[in-house]
Amino acid sequence: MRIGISCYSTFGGSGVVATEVGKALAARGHEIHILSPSVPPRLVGFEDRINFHEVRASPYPLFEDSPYSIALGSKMADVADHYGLEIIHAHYAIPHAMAALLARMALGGNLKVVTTLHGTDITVVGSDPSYLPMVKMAIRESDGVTAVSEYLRQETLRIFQVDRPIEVIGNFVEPPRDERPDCRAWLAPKAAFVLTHISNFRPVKRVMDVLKVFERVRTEVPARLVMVGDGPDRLEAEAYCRDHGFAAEVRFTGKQLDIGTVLACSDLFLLPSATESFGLAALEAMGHRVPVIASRVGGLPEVVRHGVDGFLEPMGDVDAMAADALTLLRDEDLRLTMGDAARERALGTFAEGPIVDQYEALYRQVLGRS
Ligand code: GMT
Repeated sequence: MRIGISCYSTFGGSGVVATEVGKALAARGHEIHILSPSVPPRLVGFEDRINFHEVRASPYPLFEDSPYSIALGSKMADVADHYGLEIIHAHYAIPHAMAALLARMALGGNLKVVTTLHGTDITVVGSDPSYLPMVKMAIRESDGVTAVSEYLRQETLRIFQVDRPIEVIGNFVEPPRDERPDCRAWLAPKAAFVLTHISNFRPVKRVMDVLKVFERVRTEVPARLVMVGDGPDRLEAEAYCRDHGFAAEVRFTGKQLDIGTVLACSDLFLLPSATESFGLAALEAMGHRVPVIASRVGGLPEVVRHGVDGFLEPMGDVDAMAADALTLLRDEDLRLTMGDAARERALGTFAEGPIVDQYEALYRQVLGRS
């Protein structure tokens, strides 16, 4: 198949999923065209059958803002026409699925559109209902729609009241590489435990809760916290560590491509988000045998089994999360058992192969080839 993939080129989960699906499909012999404002971080190196198309919104003299959605639709139509694309897989309803529907119109209906909902479409509409008609239209008019968790599927049906099938296809991980530099020596001198958080530091990630959990843990056991990523709440988080006298125990790494190296030497992963439609970062930690402590919100209970791969607590309950962390750090057997269970679940239920099979089957179905 010849497939276009439209995504944001950020470190966020949707860009990761879109790029990894594209790479896996290319490895299976499909021709892939990724359309994005810049090269997605996971698209490193030259890969056979993967083509990248930069989408640039040229300034439009009359308007204050450059119309990105129109530029994306134009680029999709041009690439689809030139390379004979059969499908555009849009990651997000707005603007990607909207643009794909425009491209389909421009080409006289000769292009299938598959849309994957990652959650932000839903939360954006939750905070700004003015987008609702467009997101609803994109969901209704796509040839295939997927959601990354059952939670998100239910929320989509509830909020948009659409009467159409939505298939749940979760995020996935690959088995981690075994040979990794041992960063424990420089992350946690003096045999301290390593707690890790990875996110884009948006308010929804509740990074201050991560610090409050760590603040409680560090008074009981020797520990270090690694904060991977960057975003709006980083300054406040750094200031909190300084003001509370534990800045030397927290390492803010900024955005990192090689999160595997950090996870390989982590003892615990913290994800106390306000909501999370899936929680790819938690799954990546689990793939590295790292138990997860997270909030019991959104799709996280579909990923992390409370008491098996880690612990789930009510959102904002930093005391309970800190107590869980101490239980795990003080009990090596429990930590290792949970780590093993987490890895088995991540690489079993959320293995790349079967998940990519599901996308492939959906493409065949919308093309009428199944
Ligand atoms: O979490 C973010 O802020 C990034 C966002 C994205 O679109 O990249 O992540 C969303 O999609 C991921 C991939 O499907 C999910 O694993 C994340 O849970 C989801 N984030 C939220 O729902 C907050």
